[in-house]
Amino acid sequence: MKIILRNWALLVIYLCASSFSQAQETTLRMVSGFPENTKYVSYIQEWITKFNAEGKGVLQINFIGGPKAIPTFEVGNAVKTGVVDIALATGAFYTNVMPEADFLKLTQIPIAEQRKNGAYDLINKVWNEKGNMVYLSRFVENQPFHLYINKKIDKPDLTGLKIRISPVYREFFIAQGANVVTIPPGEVYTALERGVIDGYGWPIGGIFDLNWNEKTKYRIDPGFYDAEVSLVMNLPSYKKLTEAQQKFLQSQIAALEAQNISWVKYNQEEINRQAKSGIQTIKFDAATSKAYVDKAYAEGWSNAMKQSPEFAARLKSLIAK
Ligand code: 173
Repeated sequence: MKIILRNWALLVIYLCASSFSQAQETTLRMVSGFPENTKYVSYIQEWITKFNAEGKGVLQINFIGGPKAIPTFEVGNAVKTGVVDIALATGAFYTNVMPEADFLKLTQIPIAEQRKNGAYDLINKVWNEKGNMVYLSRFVENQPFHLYINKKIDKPDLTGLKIRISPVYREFFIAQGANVVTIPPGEVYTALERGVIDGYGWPIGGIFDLNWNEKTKYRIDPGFYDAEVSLVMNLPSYKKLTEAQQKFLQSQIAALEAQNISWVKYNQEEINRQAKSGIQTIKFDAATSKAYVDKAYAEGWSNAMKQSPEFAARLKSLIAK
């Protein structure tokens, strides 16, 4: 009897010790909804390198890959169900999990301010409840979207044009008469090459990453909205972390967001690069430009109000100018 008891005691000690040692270091699995050879992914991979160096013995991130691992429009579900712990994504990629995800393109104040004025907490409440996820970090901002086309226009009229979209641009481009088709970033080049589309929506930066510049004649100015690219995390995975691990993760995120202003410089480099590569800009006059941007926000908010009236109204009061 004594021997059995002693064996039990040893077993209990062993189990406690092993779960303790597991809590020492956790590795989080991350995927990206953007293809691997895009700026957003290389930017985050640099961050992960530093994260893993500083997080030895505490917390590590294992970057699994891009849409070949999990298709672009499935990353939200993968996070929601815990198939992966973290996704690099934009809200437009997971409107199938919650339509609210796409509203964050409408923010007109920085994430630093959103964290202070309650917007970040409001976003997290909805992301927790509807998405089973934590809205960890917005690491791209200050980056407007544009329309890129291959047929010349002289006013915001897209009648007869077939335009590649993600949910970001849907209402706005349809309002201008476009025929729209949803295509994940990884398949846009082929669509351009085959002449299936006359143009596409994308931020000011990044069109060289996937060689779209080869198939792009014009960029429409001005831009509109603010590209939202972020890290979202499975809620149970986050809750499972120890206090020390959460603290480490949050400190790394603070450092990441502190660099957000760097996108302004990148945008200018991309504008210059586009001009050098022969992409012409179509500029509307001041009054038309203002009406164009106003229309973008009006369409965006009106769609948001239809999809999720209560959240849209509260969010608008916090993040619109
Ligand atoms: O696919 C897209 O055009 C899109 O939704 C997006 C969002 C943020 C950054 C880049 C692209």
